[in-house]
Amino acid sequence: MKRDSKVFEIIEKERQRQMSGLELIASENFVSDEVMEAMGSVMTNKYAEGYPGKRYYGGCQFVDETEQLAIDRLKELFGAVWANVQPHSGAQANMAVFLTLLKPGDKFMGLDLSHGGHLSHGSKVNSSGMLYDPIAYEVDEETGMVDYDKMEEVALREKPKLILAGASAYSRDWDYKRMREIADKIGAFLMADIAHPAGLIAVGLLNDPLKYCHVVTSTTHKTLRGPRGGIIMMGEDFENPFGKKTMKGVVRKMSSLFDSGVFPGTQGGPLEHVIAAKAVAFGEALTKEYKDYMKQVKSNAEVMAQAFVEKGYHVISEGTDNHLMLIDLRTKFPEITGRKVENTLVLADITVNKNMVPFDTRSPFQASGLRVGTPAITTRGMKEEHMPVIVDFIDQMISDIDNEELIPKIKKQVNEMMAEFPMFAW
Ligand code: DSN
Repeated sequence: MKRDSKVFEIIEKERQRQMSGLELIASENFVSDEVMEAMGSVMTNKYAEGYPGKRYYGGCQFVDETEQLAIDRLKELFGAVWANVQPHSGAQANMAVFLTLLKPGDKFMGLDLSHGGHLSHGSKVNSSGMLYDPIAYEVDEETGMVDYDKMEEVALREKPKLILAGASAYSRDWDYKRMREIADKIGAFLMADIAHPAGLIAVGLLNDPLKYCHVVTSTTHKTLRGPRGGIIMMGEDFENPFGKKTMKGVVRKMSSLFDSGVFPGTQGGPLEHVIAAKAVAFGEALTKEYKDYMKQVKSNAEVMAQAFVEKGYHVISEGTDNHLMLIDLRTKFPEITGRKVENTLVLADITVNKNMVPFDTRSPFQASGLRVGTPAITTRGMKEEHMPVIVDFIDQMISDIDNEELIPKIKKQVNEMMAEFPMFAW
């Protein structure tokens, strides 16, 4: 059979790029061969609108099995009472929850995008900001931490119907208990989007949102190290938001509403090959090896944040509780934008993303910060001792950002370093 060499040659170049570079994008990771195999399997051929045992198509007996396995493993991983594994992405998981809990025009509150929040948490260019009425809470300028007192003040004044915890560029843990108290004062739903720290939460290294939130969404491809996709879960400890009904009844009612929010509310046929890969990834996340991996991710991030501080960078909130850190370049290099740093580092095979920092004066396209994370390099096998070396590469490049002769020198060192951490059996 003829292969499409055009496409496969490009894929090969991407494989080489991933192998030889330092991947520091906080939301990326490298999946196992088994996750990859499930994703590229015959499950992609199957239509399965509906849910296990209740499909709109025949021949679903085997995709029912993998989807049920994914649900059961995910529930075990987080101690959830209900889970939906069909969302195609984190943004779509959020969209399904909003569709379920809000009506168009309803007010909800999330972390401001420029303070670390996510596009799907109320940005004006996303459906969350177009269909609903978003208001924002912020981090404190001094500490870089979420300001819960101000959040409460805004919530009591504005009375949003839903409060959303979670971020894509916030390095500290969340006080879900306090947020639940705030939500309860105004009868709001509390939702957490744990797309970034999900893996750390699953193994108990961060606070558990399922204890306090009515609903929790996540992606599966960041710290969870699964295929690209989304999930929705409910924990068992939340108080009954529907008044008199029994807890079992509430879970039944809400879960069926959330299921409908995903299909048919926002999606058609589920990606059963991705769901099979999710099942594999959740199985992996239930192992001791994964817990050790998560501990290493966190420890690497702590050491890396410290190394940046020692080089004179301002790390927002002075450190990290999770897998990422946000660096404000303005203290050390007020003239250099995040965009310029991102574009220069990539020439030396170091991949990061520019990011706005709280109270940024630049646009998101220029940005004054860098977001750096350790999940991918930790999967490659890197340990604490490698973190200062990486920070030194980055610091050398930024300190001499217009020196084109430096680029091949650092690139060579990066490529030699990564050759010591081989990956990809396939
Ligand atoms: N979740 C975002 C990130 O953190 O990279 C992308 O939407």
